[in-house]
Amino acid sequence: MSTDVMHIGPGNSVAELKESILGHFCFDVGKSPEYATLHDWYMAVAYSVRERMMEHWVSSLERIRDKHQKIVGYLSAEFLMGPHLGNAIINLGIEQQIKEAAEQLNINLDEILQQEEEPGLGNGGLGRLAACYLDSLTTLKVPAIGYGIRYEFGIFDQMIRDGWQVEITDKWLRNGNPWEIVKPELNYGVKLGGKTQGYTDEKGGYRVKWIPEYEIRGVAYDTPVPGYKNETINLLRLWKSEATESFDFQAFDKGDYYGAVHEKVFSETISKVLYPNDVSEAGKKLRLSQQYFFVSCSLQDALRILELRGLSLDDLPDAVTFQLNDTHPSIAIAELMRLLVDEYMVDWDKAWECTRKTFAYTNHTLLPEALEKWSLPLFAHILPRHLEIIYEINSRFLSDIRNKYPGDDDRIRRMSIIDEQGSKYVRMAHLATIGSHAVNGVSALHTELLKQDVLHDFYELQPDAFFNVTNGVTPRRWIKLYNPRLASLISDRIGERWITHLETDLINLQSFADDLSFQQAWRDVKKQNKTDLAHLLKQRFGMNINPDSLFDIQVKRIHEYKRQHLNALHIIHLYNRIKQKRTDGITPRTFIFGGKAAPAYYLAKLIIKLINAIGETIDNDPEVNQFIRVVFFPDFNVKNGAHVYKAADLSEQISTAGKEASGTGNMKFSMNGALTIGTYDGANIEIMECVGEDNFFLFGLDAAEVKAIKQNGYHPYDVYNNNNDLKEVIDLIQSGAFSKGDTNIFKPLINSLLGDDPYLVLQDYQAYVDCQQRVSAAYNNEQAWTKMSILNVARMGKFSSDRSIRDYCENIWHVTPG
Ligand code: 4GP
Repeated sequence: MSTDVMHIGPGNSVAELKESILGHFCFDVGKSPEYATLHDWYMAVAYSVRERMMEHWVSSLERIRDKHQKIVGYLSAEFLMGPHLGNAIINLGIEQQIKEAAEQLNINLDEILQQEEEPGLGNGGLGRLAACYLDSLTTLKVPAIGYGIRYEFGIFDQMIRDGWQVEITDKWLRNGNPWEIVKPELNYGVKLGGKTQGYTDEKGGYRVKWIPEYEIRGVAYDTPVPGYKNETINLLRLWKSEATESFDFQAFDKGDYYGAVHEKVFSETISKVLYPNDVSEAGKKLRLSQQYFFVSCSLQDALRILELRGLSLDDLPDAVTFQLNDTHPSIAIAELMRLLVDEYMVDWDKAWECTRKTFAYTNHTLLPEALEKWSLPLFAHILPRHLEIIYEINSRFLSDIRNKYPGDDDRIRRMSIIDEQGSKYVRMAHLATIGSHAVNGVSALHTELLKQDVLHDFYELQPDAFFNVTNGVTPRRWIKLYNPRLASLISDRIGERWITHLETDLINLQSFADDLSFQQAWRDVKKQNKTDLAHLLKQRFGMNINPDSLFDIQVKRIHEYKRQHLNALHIIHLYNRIKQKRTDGITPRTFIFGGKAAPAYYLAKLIIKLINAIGETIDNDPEVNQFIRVVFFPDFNVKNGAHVYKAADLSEQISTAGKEASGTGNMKFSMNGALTIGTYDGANIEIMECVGEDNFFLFGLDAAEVKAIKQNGYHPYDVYNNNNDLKEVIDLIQSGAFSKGDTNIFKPLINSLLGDDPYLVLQDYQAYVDCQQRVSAAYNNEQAWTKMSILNVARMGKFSSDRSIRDYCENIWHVTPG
């Protein structure tokens, strides 16, 4: 069957592509090309490219049916895939042909690519990581399904008005989505609410059934994920919630028109919107329902695949491995237990063994506020049966702990899945850890801190279950697609294998680091990328920046721990020096920021306002803006990231040590030739180890010092008082110098810094300013800087997501890449 299908696959010649695009115009867009909009062309090109994936899709599905291959089920509430078209074109290896076909059709491929609305189904790091991992899984031919939610509205679009962030609903589906294929036949019922009831089964055993308050359905929407030039496709399978019955005729007959559609409205709410990661109490009920919804559909789907392969439940751990992308999907542990024990009547111990073997858990954050906890009443209200199951898991687990550590009640309290304090909570990280055979952090330091701190007791109990898998990013999207000039310069020298063998091949660039003509070509690429970004900012926002200045860039979510305000303080330090005519050693710089603040995170939004306020003041001050400029690039997302990473000279990775689990932006920058100014945090440490200390600007406290300083009592007001320069900088903000005389607006931020400064911004200030001075000096030596930039790229091979996926395969999933 699959070989027959191969024969009908469309060809990839320019003529065939052209014909296919025109065909889709007629048959799918339904217009004649004369009346086409750019978006119509985009749809036609997208359908043509998707068509070319379909033949591989069908043969790849065969692999999923192959009972000898283990499938990775990547469970993630977020997938930040980025635009599909450009990626599909390079992964299929048809960029030349498509370019030519577009030219012959008189359409501009770059403009077409710009038409794609990005599916923003994630908040930031963890969702983007999931997308890089799907790319690598497919490129390495590991059969995988990314399971998540098809949110109707993704992460909000950000606009900046009067310097403030304004959130706009992301209507990414409004013009249709040519990449997804709905599978109405793949739909599963998901129960919610209600109560449980005990009964006696035929064999006289005590069993429990769940009598839900209502039931909704999840329908599969599949998006093909192409591997790099390997004719392999994996699936991103997202669930959309629907009503079981969409129309209540009884209510309608009674004249209750609202009631007749009520169930439909309610059911569809579940997959309506992606939660920003600062959820309010009001949103929590829906958030837990979302998590349960997608996990339940995904597990039912996996059991269906098991059956399709002719395997039994005993085979589950060998047939599928589920990776929990943070705690969001961790309710899957209780759900698999429920399915096995209540629905398939499997004995508890056997079910537990199977569950633990099937799951593995990745932690992505140490921030206490981000570790999910659900209050017991809320949990019981939505998932009454799961709460009982969790109690049972907990009681068995704690009895083991009691046996192992007799009399250690404190340990019991610390390790319990139930947090007994206050209104009592279910600790999802504990459920995830106890129910998984492997737990991993995402950088060496982060894993160490997990072991020492957040999950210390669990580590002591089972040290062999803890692993580190340092994050990585895909070089296909982040170098080849988004930095084509650099990619072809690299390929010219070392061939093309680096695209799939980053770890072994990129290092070959090293031998060109001192080659002056190569250095010149390297600088030319950077200069062109910077000029492109300058044009784009001018065109879109009327901003004026100088491509000859040092591009100093910080793009990432806005958060106090990431310390965009430390960056801002340094800018004000320069401003102050310029105003005082102390301009010696100031290298012209453009400071570029981008990132979204969670809508309810007031201080983060105030930091955005501060950055814009500084930018505006400098724009209006020719004395200052001949040296420095500050711009805030609105709506930072994957699509905008495409223009940013490749144009950076300096990458800002300045989180408080111990707070950034890994970071992946740090990798994207460095791989594209930026040097890093960074703290000893997350993956920065490993990046520095790889690129060499001499090619990295390190500053500030390390994680142990941060801990010590906090334990010994930290007094930011003293730091401020004892450092004249810092005092002047803070006083300038307070004086209203950047807020047209308004001395109130930034008070909450200043009060936080002078009051308790939880992220040690003031403590690290001087070290940061000094380090920035070293950056300026280094930048003035063009050749030395270029050499450092080349060495950065050459030595970044480790940070390919292919390496990360190989680590998962070997240590956690026990899967052999194809
Ligand atoms: C992020 C971490 O903050 C970041 O350091 C890491 O690189 C990324 O996950 C991927 O591992 N965490 C989240 C989150 O996105 O929502 O906790």
